[in-house]
Amino acid sequence: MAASETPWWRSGVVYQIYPRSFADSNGDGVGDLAGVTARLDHLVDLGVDAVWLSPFYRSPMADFGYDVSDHTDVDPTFGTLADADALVEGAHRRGLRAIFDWVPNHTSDRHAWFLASRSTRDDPKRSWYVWRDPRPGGRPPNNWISAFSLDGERPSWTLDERTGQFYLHSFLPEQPDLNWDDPAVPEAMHDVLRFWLDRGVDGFRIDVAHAIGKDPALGDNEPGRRHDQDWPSVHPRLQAIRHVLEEYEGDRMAVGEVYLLDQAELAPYARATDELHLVHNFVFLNLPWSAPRFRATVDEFEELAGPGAWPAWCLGNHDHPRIASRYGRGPARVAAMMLLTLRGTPFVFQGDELGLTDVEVPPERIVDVDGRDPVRSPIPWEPPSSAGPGAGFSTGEPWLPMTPEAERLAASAQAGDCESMLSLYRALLALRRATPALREGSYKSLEAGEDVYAFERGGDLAVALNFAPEPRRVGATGRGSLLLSTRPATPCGTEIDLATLTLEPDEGVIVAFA
Ligand code: TEU
Repeated sequence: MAASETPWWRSGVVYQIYPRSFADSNGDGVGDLAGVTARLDHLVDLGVDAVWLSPFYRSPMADFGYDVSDHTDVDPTFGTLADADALVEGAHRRGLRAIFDWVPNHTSDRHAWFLASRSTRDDPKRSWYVWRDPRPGGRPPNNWISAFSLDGERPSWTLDERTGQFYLHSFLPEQPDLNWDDPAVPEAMHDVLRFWLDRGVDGFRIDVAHAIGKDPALGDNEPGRRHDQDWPSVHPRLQAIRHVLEEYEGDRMAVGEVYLLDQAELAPYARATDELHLVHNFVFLNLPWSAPRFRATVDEFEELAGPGAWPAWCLGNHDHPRIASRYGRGPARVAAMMLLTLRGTPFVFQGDELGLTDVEVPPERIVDVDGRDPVRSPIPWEPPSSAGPGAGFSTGEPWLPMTPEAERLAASAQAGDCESMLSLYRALLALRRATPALREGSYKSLEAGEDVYAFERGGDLAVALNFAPEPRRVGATGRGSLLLSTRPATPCGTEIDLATLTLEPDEGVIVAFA
């Protein structure tokens, strides 16, 4: 494929926005779509290419929007359909693509489809969800366990007294699973895609994409074989979704949340050229801070997925502790360099470009069912000393506590500081944009010294990352000049021999071969 034909979702960088926590335009303490639109220039200045928005559809918010009660309307908390249109238009005007979240596995229990489905056993929509009789003794139909088990494991089944049957919910009881084995369900959900595609949306992040294929016989999960997800039927369903995207012009895309913690199980999703365009890799996201572990995981994925597949790397999202909390502040700079220089499409979670950490949430302010509030703390835009305690996120009381470091970590405070995390992200993204080898070049890991992960991109340049809090020898073959270091003091253009180079603690470098 010629460089000019590379689709945007391969050459670009995607930035994830969690709308509740990004920017509040009306002072109610909760972020909204107009707030996002007003802050789009932050993304342009940062240098990303696309924005993915977590759900803002009508929802009772049992799972903060991942429980959708109307797929084709905006929840009043977030604004109106006109605000969604204005957001897409504002993004496009700035050359940014807009990706929306699509939640096909389940709906809210208040969705009209579920209200009809649960009304009587012979409602035409009964089969749109998964209903089964109790087993003897009133037990649930099988041994499937729902997610969110903070306070103990719970069956994926809830008995609905009115009709005497259990319904399936892989997540909360307020999130009943749709029955994808009934052809009416894909038909209706495809129409949801078309609704947004017609409005100009460039693609979708597909929530728990691997879960829309389940054992229709509802067999028990066994050790090493789950029956409630990743069933072979998922693949033709993903193909059908792709066909819907292909009804439209302009490289519309789908990135799947395929939460499988074994790369051999993930590989078929990544390899397929007629299903998802991209898949998130949660093996990578869940790694401990270890050079050999990252090297082995990336090498294994490149091998398993094959040269035709295009990886999608992310180190954070709205479900996982933040990078700077998991790995530490020094490593977070090295992690940023790794994320933005590997072969693949990087996904950056809002606030990671500011080096935010998880924020402590006092017990009386906990609102999430799965302990995810700390990562969802709002973005500090301006120092509280000038903008008040809402730090430019809101003029009201933010729905979750603002980081106590807002004064120092606010976007405006970091923008003028060349040593800040924000400046490092901007420099990395600018370099990536200007360097074809970083966007499209091949990947090969290099033999290197202890605690160093080093790789080559396109034969043109090398990246060497020190995972240790002490100096380490790179000990790899190659010479050239320094393009960028995570340590701002090191001057660019310095001549470097990777064999003898010693990296500072938590230092990463990008070196252009001579
Ligand atoms: O997440 C699904 C999912 O796989 C995670 O909840 C996973 O189980 C967890 O991160 C393991 O630590 C998606 C959304 O990202 C999440 O916010 C929703 O709550 C969930 O689906 C249900 O829609």
